[in-house]
Amino acid sequence: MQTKKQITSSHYASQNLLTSFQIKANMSTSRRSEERNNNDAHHFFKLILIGDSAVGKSNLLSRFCHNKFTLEFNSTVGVEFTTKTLIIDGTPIMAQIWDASGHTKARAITDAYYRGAHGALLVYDVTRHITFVNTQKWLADLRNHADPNMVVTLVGNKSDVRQSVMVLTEVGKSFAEKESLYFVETSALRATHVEKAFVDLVANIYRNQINRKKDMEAHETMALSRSKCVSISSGNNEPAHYKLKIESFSLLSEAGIEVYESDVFEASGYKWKLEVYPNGSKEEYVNDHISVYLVICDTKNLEKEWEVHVYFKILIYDHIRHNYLTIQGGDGKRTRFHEKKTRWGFRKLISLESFTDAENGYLFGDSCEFGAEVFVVPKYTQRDQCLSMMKPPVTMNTHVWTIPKFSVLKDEPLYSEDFKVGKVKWKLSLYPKGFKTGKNTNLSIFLRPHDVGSDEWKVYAKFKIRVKNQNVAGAHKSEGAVIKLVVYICMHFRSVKVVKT
Ligand SMILES: Nc1nc2c(ncn2[C@@H]2O[C@H](COP(=O)(O)OP(=O)(O)OP(=O)(O)O)[C@@H](O)[C@H]2O)c(=O)[nH]1
Ligand SMILES: [Mg+2]
Repeated sequence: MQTKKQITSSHYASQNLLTSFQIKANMSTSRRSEERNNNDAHHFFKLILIGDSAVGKSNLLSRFCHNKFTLEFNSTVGVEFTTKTLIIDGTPIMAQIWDASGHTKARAITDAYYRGAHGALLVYDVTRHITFVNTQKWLADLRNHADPNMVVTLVGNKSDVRQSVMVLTEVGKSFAEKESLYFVETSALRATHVEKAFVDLVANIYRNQINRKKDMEAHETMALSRSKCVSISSGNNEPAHYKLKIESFSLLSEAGIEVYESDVFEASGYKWKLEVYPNGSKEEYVNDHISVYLVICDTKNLEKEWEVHVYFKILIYDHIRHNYLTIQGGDGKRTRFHEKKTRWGFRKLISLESFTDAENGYLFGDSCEFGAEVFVVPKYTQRDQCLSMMKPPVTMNTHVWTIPKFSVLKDEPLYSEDFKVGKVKWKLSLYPKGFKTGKNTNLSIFLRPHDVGSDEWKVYAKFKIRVKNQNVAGAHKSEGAVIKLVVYICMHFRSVKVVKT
C-alpha cells in the first residue's frame, strides 16, 4: 500500500511519501493486519530527523521503513515523510517520520518541520567530528522551535566504520546525559540498532505522555476534591431542571461551531438556556477546556431594573458510573443576574483531556449529557427589623438585671433572680454565646414564668427586653476588659394573667 504524490511550492519541491507498515518486534505480519492496525492506531506521533547533511538520516529512515540502504549519496530535496504503525505496550501508535536535508535553512520549512513534533532523532556521523559539534546548534534550534515536552534521542550513526571513529561512544553518551537526551549508536548500513532508535523514541514519547496524563489527572482530582463546589451525585439524582444531550460531540467542533445554544427551559419561574463551547470560549482565551454558561432569557418581560439571585449547578453525566459530576456556579455562592450581566458560568468547566478520556465516562461513543439546576432566591420580603434606642424605663414593672462581668462568661446560661410581676414570678435566662440559631453570633435572653405551682398553665404577657447602652448614658463601666451588661425587662402588668387549663 504505497502512494506517491509530488507537492511543489514556490521554493521547494516536496515529495510526499506515504507508506504504511505494521511492525511487531520479531514478527512479520500480513498486509490485512497492517491496514487494520493503521486504522486502529490510538495515537499519532510526529517524529523529525535532524542533523548535518550526509550523516545518514534518510538511510536510517529507509532502513527502518523499507529495510533499504543506498550507498550513493543523494541529499534530500525538500521534506519527505513516512508513516509507520508500531505497537507499544499493546497500543497501536502511528508514527509519522519527517526527513529533510541537513542543508535546509529556509525558515518557512524549518517552522513547519518542527511544529507539532513529539520527538526527534538528532543524528551525527561518528566519523566526522564537526557533525557532532553541530549537534549543539541543532539542539538550540530545536529548543527554540519545538514543544518543551519533545523527546530527543542523540544518534551516533555509521558505527560500522570502526577504523575511522572520531567521536567515541563515551563522548556522545556523556553529552546526551548532560543535555537530558536519550542516546544510541546506529549503523544504517548494517541495520544495527536502527529499529531500536525509532521504537525506543516512540515508546519514550508514549510513556512520557501516559505519565504526564496521570500526573495531570492526580492534580485535577486533588484540585476537584479540594473544591467544595464539585461533587459526585448519584445517578438517581437527575438534574432538577434541564438535561442537554449532545449526540455527536466531535461534530460540533468539526463543523466549526464555537458555541452551541440549548433550547430555552424554565426553572423557578424564569427562562434560561445553556451555552456550551465544545473547545472553550475563544473570547475568554480558552482552547483546552469546555466552557459552559447559564444565560437568563426573555428578560424584556421582567420589571425595570430587574435582578434575579440564583444558586446554580452544571452537571456532567458519567455514563460508566451512572452519576453526575456536579459543579456549583459562583463557587457555591449566590450569583446575581441583572440587565448588565445576563450570563454566568465556567470558562473552564472541564479539561478536554478529562472530558474525552473514555475511562471517565463523560463522552460515551460520541455522545454526552449536561444538566442544569437553577434555584432562584425568593424576592426580598420587606420583613425589616427596627431598633430604637430608649431611655431606661422607670415604670414600677421594670426589672433591672445587671451582669457584672459579662465578657468573662462562658457558654453556660446564666439565670437572674426571680422577680414578681402581678401574681407571677419571673426569671430571665441569658446565653452569653447565643442559643440554637443565635449560637456564636447573638446574645440570647429568655423570659419565663417561674414557680407557677402547676404544669398546666398559660400566661399572657406583653414585655420588652432592653439592653442598656452604657455609652449613651455616659457611664460606660467596663472594668478593664470586663464588660458589664444591664438588662431591663419592662412588663405590662395589665395583660399578665395565669390561666389554669
Ligand atoms: N558506512 C555507513 N555509511 C552510511 C550510513 N548511513 C548512511 N551512510 C552513507 O552516508 C551518506 C549520506 O547518507 P544520507 O542518508 O543520504 O544522509 P542525510 O543525512 O540524509 O543527508 P541530507 O539529506 O543531505 O541531510 C550516503 O552515502 C550513505 O550511504 C551508515 O550507517 N554507515
Ligand atoms: Mg537525507
